[in-house]
Amino acid sequence: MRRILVTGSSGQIGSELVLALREKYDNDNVIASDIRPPQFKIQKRSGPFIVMDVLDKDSIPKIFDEYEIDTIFHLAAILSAKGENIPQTAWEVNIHGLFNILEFGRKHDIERIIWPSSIAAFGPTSPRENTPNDTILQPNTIYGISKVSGELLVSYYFKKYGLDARSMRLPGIISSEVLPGGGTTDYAVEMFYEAIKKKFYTCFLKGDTVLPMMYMPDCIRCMIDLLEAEPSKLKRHVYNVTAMSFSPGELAVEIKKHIPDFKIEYKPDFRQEIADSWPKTIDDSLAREEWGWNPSYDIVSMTKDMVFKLRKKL
Ligand code: AKB
Repeated sequence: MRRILVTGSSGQIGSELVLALREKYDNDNVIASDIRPPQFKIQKRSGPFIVMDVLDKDSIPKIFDEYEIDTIFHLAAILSAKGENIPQTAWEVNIHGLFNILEFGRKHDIERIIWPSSIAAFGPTSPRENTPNDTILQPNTIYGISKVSGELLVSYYFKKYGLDARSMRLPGIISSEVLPGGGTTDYAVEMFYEAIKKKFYTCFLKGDTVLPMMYMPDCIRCMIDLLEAEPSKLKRHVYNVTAMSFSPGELAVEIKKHIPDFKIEYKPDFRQEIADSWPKTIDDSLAREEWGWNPSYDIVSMTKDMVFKLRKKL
């Protein structure tokens, strides 16, 4: 049975990942950690939570001594839009945080580390349609630059120290439980909340801005499947993954099928430039071939489930 540490456990992905991991590996074997308290009461009650700052490299070994962890999901990060407002802090958290975790992993023989990269690793010079796994990576956001550097670091730690760190380039993640924060793809989740609460949404991207997306249940499965993939099957450390691609206009049409009087307006801000530098569609065939990645949700089934869950919640 694995003993897993999750950093950034109070964020959008961490909040749901911790619960899924506890179901699979038992409550006491999954240690949630963040600088913020858990947003889910059920997460707090179901297993250990510790306050930990990934920049405080002395606190990480103490956790090892207490919990004897062998696996880490390192999720603590500052996302693309917030990163542009505080680039120095974004670099510090995203790169020094990852570096501290990799160093800790190397020194304590951690068996496996999962660290999400992002479609933000691509930039304006990458192909925008069906973007391949191995292509030009010249992002122009600090978040993207930290993701490319992180991908290189992860591969370096494997080559130099044999540390088994694995990564997937996540697209925008849509979820109904905990709000995302500071991302460019956050508009999609916001649109659902506003459609249900006010039947009106002002979108910060243009209506025809197509971006790759994934629904949370697929994201959780993606992370756990990559964790458990046989090392002999993997020919690389970083994989493209995607589930669907759509624009705000297309999502609004889909939401209107459930909320007919929903209305949307578009007021693009600085996040438009970030979105314009990212791929529209992603080629994730290597993840499918090497470790069986296969998402379940498309825009139709995801929208239906989101509207159902948010109507219940709100
Ligand atoms: C963001 O929008 O910054 C993130 C991402 C695509 O990595 N959701």
